[in-house]
Amino acid sequence: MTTNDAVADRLEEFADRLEALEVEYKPRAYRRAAENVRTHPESVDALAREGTDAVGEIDRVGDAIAAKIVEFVETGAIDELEDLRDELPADIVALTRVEGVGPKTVGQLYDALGIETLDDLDAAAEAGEIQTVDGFGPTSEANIAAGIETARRASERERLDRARPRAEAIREYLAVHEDSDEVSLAGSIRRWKPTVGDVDVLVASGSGAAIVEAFTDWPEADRTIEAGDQKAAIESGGVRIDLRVVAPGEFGAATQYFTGSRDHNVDLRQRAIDRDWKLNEFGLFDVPGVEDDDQRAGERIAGEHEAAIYDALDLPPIEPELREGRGEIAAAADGELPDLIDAGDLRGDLHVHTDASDGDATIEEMARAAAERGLDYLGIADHAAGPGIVGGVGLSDDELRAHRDRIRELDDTVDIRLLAGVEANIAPDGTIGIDDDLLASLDVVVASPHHDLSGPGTDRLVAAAEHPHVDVIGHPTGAYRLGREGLGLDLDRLGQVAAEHDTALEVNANPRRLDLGGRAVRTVLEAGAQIVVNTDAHRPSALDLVRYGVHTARRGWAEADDVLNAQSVETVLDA
Ligand code: DGT
Ligand code: CA
Ligand code: CA
Ligand code: ZN
Repeated sequence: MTTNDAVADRLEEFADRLEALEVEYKPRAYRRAAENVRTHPESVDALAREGTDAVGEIDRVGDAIAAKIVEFVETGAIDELEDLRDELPADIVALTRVEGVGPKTVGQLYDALGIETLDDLDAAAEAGEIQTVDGFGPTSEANIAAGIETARRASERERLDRARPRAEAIREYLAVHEDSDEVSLAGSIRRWKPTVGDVDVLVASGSGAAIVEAFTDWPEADRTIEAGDQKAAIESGGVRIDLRVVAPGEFGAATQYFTGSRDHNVDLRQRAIDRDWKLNEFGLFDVPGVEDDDQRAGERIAGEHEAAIYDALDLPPIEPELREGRGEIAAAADGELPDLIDAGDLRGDLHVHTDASDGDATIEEMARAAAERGLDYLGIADHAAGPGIVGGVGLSDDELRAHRDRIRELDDTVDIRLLAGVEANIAPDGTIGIDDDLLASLDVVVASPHHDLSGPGTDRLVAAAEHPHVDVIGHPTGAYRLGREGLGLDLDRLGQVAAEHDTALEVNANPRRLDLGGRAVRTVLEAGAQIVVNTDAHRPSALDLVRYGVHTARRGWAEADDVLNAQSVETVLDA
């Protein structure tokens, strides 16, 4: 079976390769089709088997792209893409991971220097060849050289949204196996880290061989990396999945141990040692001392259930998102763990786009989708024109006035409260370049940095947070996961200013961003600020990505009270 991700990856590669060849318009069409395929709620494979018409029902997928999707599902390849690969044999996926290297750069560097791989790029930068190419200089060469290490590391990890659906699919698949008693995810995927090295999955079973066999036979597995009696690893869609089969009586201990993090486990093990006990992946044992040849020696205090291990150590259960060794065990011991925000606590979204700027859907379509998902209110925050926003995409002040009026007109016709807003651009000097009276007339103003996204950014964002009409700072650092680093921020200071001025700091739920991240959330909350979990959705299906934002907020110890859009619309409008 071909996954939606796999189809989307091909379409994105298509877009990149067309762009590298400097083809106009088409790359954008492929990219948008890819985004819609990736988040499409139904299996695109199943649609493809019905034919091109069924595939063409997906938003932004026209006849030509639909035919390519069907070709891919049926044959495993797309002829035209193979031709493009022959024309430009560079590893475009790996090379574009280097910050500042886009598809066009890949095309130029291939034409001039024959660069195909990261190693080629590294060697060319080392030899000073890149600066000799037209359009490049010593500075761009140095920037490329500086980005290569990060790009190499990025290729060893996966973004959470690429791994999580696969992790959930293998979990469900193993859960229905007749020999499995229980299944749990473990490791960073269970802690909802924004990027993961691999997916860890544990199964409680007395029949390791049967589980391992089913695991390696999973239809979505691309290859088996290793397979033993109780352990195996496969690769699926570029993601490594590690399986461990454990005895049912030890499942809780194994789940605790392999969920980590290492730092959390060190703190927890210390608590066991303080009681003259021993904690390891097999259980919690009444045996003094840390080292023992027989890891199962001593009387077993707990091991079957994870919660019982914490309980025996006089602790309440600790949510996986908190297990980073950042004081959660001390907080748990003192009864001071946060009551974490849940997806169900969210009542609105203050940052979505429509086709008035670069979204794919109308105001009504976004409103309907948000209402279907149970939200009470929706902030339409289309892009204002400005630096960092592609020409023609952002709204001028006059267009924004008309858009605002249109949103208010439609508000009476939809089953959700619409808020008229904007996503303004924060310039490097902290100004946002929209008429003040116009800003004052809007229900919600999101201001975000969209260009010049490196170096220190605190003063820039502080100025925006102090602006009387700004309600939300969107994706504050501007970082991309496994992409660019974004602005350097003094989050304590930004949090204090945001608190003083009632400006909420966004956790942008788009998995490419997850900005602010968990650690940053914790810092700004401690400084007294509120956060807001927004999807920044550009199409209805992207509203479902909100869970990544919620779990990121949870990694930052956020409670419902800390989150602006967990409050009523009246509270939001007062802010
Ligand atoms: P990742 O996969 O790099 O995103 O991060 P994790 O946390 O999933 O790390 P991974 O897959 O290497 O191991 C899963 C968990 O198992 C890890 O969080 C803690 C635990 N663990 C694995 N090996 C060791 C070890 O040698 N010592 C300790 N203390 N814990 C370990
Ligand atoms: Ca892992
Ligand atoms: Ca692992
Ligand atoms: Zn946005």
